[in-house]
Amino acid sequence: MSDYQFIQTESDGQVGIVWLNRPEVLNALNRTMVNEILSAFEEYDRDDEIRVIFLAGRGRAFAAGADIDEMAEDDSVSMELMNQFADWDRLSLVKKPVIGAVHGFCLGGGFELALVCDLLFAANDVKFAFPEINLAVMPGAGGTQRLTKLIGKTKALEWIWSGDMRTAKEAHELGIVNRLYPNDDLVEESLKFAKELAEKPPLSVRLIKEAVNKAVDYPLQEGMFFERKNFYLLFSSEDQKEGMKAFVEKRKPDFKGR
Ligand code: CO8
Repeated sequence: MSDYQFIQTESDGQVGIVWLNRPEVLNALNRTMVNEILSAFEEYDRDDEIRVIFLAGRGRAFAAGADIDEMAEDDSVSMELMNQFADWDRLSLVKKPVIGAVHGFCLGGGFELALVCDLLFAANDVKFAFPEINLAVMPGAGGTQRLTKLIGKTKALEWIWSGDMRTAKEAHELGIVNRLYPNDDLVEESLKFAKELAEKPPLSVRLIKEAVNKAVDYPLQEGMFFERKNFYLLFSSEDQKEGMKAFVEKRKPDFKGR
């Protein structure tokens, strides 16, 4: 794995881990850091040894938002020319499952990064918010879109307008978080889940992710067509033959991801 300045990477079996690592500023996301996260994700996405990507933060927060110092003097033309959100667009094109484990603060751009994850596990202490309104800006990396798709228009508007912090329990009730864990167990338990997912046939995992994501954006009939094509596609895989043969032979299947 490459050397990074603001993140750390390591693998645990077939799980590729990315640690946000700017704890002195609560993992505030500067542009280089987002680019590093993207590079690590894309590297894992190409790596045959890795089946699941895992994202978590070092220190006392997952991420307290975009780096305010870095953007304070930006103007709209420099931002348009910089096109920083191209990196964010590519984050959501990653094919392998991305599991996020969040704790402490999960704010602004940090919350948007959490919403890029396919599944989100949280420590009991986590606080979620979009505090951008208090800086006279607004979410810019998908927050208004992804949160609204998850919890609905009126709840999203009320929350983003208020800038309020919501607890882990509230986020869980709203369906933002899959599972809650005591702080000390968060990483271990979430990694356990990631490893179990890594045991599943990777092509099925990948095409299920694609199809479920289409359900969010496509009308039903188009989504159904998309699902069907992916279903057919899996019947060309060696793993499909292996999975069904193993069932008939009453043995554990050995999935290769082909
Ligand atoms: N940017 C830069 N530095 C930060 C950030 C941040 N978002 N958050 C915290 N820090 C720094 C603090 O300045 C402080 O540094 P120093 O020790 O040098 O003073 C250090 O981290 C520790 O923070 P605090 O002392 O403030 O810790 P507290 O426990 O007292 O407070 C809070 C924690 C409540 C999280 C507080 O730090 C805070 O309010 N932070 C800012 C939260 C915020 O407004 N986030 C939204 C930012 S805007 C945004 O995310 C827009 C997204 C747009 C697209 C995404 C592009 C990447």
